[in-house]
Amino acid sequence: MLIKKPADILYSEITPKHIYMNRRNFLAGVPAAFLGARELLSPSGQALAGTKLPNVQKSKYTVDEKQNSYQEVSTYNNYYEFGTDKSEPSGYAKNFKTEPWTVSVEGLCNKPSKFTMEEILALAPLEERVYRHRCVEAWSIVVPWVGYSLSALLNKVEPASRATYVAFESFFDRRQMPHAAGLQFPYVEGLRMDEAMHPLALLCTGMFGEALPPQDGAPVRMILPWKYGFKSIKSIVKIRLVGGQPPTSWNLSNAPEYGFYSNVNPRVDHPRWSQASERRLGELRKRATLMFNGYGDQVASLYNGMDLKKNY
Ligand SMILES: Nc1nc2c(c(=O)[nH]1)N[C@H]1C(S)=C(S)[C@@H](COP(=O)(O)O)O[C@H]1N2
Ligand SMILES: [Mo]
Repeated sequence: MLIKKPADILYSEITPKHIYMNRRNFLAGVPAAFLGARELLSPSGQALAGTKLPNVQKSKYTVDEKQNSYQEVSTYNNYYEFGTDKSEPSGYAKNFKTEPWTVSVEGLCNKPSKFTMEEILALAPLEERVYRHRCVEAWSIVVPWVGYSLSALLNKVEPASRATYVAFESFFDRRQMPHAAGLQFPYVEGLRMDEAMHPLALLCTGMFGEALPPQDGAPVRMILPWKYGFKSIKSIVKIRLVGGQPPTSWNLSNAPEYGFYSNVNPRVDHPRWSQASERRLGELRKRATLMFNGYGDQVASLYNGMDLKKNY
């Protein structure tokens, strides 16, 4: 059998439609009780979600903790473009069209480029990274994400030295997202350049070894494990290198409650609730929340000399 190198693999090829269709036909005859949660969730007409990503290597950036199930991670979501209730995105995002897809990387750099999803997937070796992920609403999950450090993509466009921040923008189309509510769209986020270049900052294309399902931010999103979940912007279409702090969706919507940095910090409470503890999905007991979500050894130096009460 011919083993293809990543550059030869087309994104559209990852799930040849006939195989996908055969799987569905096969599944049609199987009683639901015998199917795994993942199979039950396979959305109709979504050829990409739920298909295996090629050549995924284990990463050293991994926590040794019990992982949440695919079912948990894909049915309890914040994705306001597909509804504000956590149970809504898994249903409302079912037919989200993620192909073709391009990510434009532009702004203060020598080589601004539009990358197709094929190019994004082939740009660097895909790694599996098990990360702790904590929402500002005090729930948390542990997920085996797939992707590589955002720095690999940013380096391709050769950032100018004037580029001090990175601005991200999500896809938005009201026709595909009629249930979008609660925020101004498109969803936007931002990082300081040194945060964006930190190896833990993951450009994420999959989870559990497979392409992301729509509700988790297909086809490509950020995962920033030391920050509250809302920094981890989904379904990215634009990344812009800029010379000043960019606007961010939750800060635009409610600045006193949501700052730019949004580092996980058990010592700085949300104005309406404590951040000292959290509940892992699937557990009843509360756990103590760790400074920088437990990633302090790696990221604390990014914030040396900063007042983290002011820069929340
Ligand atoms: N475009 C977009 N990205 C988003 C959101 C959103 O509503 N829209 N929600 C954020 C929030 S609040 C969280 S906690 C995480 C949730 O990611 P998950 O559903 O994969 O757990 O996505 C973040 N990224
Ligand atoms: Mo969140």
